[in-house]
Amino acid sequence: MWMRGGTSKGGYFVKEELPAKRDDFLLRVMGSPDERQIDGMGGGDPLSSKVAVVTRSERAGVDVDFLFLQVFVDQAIVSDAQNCGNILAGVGPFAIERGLVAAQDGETPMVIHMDNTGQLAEVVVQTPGGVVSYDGDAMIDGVPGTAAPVPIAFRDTAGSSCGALLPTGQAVDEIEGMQVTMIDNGMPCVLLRAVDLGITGAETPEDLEANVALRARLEAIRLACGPLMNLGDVTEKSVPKMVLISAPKQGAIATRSFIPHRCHKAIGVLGAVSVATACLVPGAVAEGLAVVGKGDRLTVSVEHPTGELSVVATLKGGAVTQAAILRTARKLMDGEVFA
Ligand code: NQM
Repeated sequence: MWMRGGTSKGGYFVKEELPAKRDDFLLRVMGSPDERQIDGMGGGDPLSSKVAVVTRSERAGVDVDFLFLQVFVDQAIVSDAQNCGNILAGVGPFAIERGLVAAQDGETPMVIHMDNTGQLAEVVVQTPGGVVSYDGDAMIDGVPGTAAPVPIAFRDTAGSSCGALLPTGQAVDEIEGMQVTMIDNGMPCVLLRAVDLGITGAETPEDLEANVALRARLEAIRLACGPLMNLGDVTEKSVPKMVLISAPKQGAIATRSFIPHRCHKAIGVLGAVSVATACLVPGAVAEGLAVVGKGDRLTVSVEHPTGELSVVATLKGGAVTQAAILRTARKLMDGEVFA
């Protein structure tokens, strides 16, 4: 089944139906490696070259297990090194459509195990009359129109891939002469102040991608940060993400994120959760730029090139213990794909 999940889209497969040579199959399905993915289903963009592998869970209290795979566009790489909160938004509807989870009349709550990081997400799927409904009034920036809401709550995502929220133990480090914050609250991210890179942070993704010197600098910093974040050699990995931050217009912080080679037209979900969390960490590079309130439940609006993504953070003793966001999803096509 092909679905849009949040601001991404991709192929959703039942695990047991995938062939043994899974990665070869997925590369053929997407048409990788090829910048245009002309011989496959991928859209020539990392955000439309994604795969969800879903199966019934055998874990107590968990409905389905979800493995996210990033199929690289221009390299023959299929990576499970990161999670994806956008593709996650389609997993609940897909699981019901495939009969992996029984729908209730009205709403169907579901617990999803995210295999990439070993953590849980709680989602709610709209199921009036026991059937998945994709229509609704929910709007998310980066997607035209409205659709049925898919609220998602993440718990205990700190250190999902890096072992600790701040993998170096510090809120700020100096790497290649730049102050950075390395953080992982569901997605390993390196935050840098745009102004320190000689840009404003309000540039378009196209302008930033055309800035060859900037991209080379970011990649050098990323490769240096990888081992320090317990991610090893990240040359062929899609993490950490590089997030340029600047003062917000109306929200809490403005962002431009490299994921890691292309500049995101919006921002990843767990990327936004990690950025929102960094805004609440004393001494991080966001300090002085981020506009956040005080309390045990805060809405942190993360601005991105096509709008904003609100993260509702629950804090205990100053630490973020839960993050909730709103996504939508839509079934695009159900059929047979040829490899
Ligand atoms: O951070 C893009 C996306 C993502 C990942 C990326 C995501 C997340 O927009 O949870 O959603 O950062 O590669 O789908």
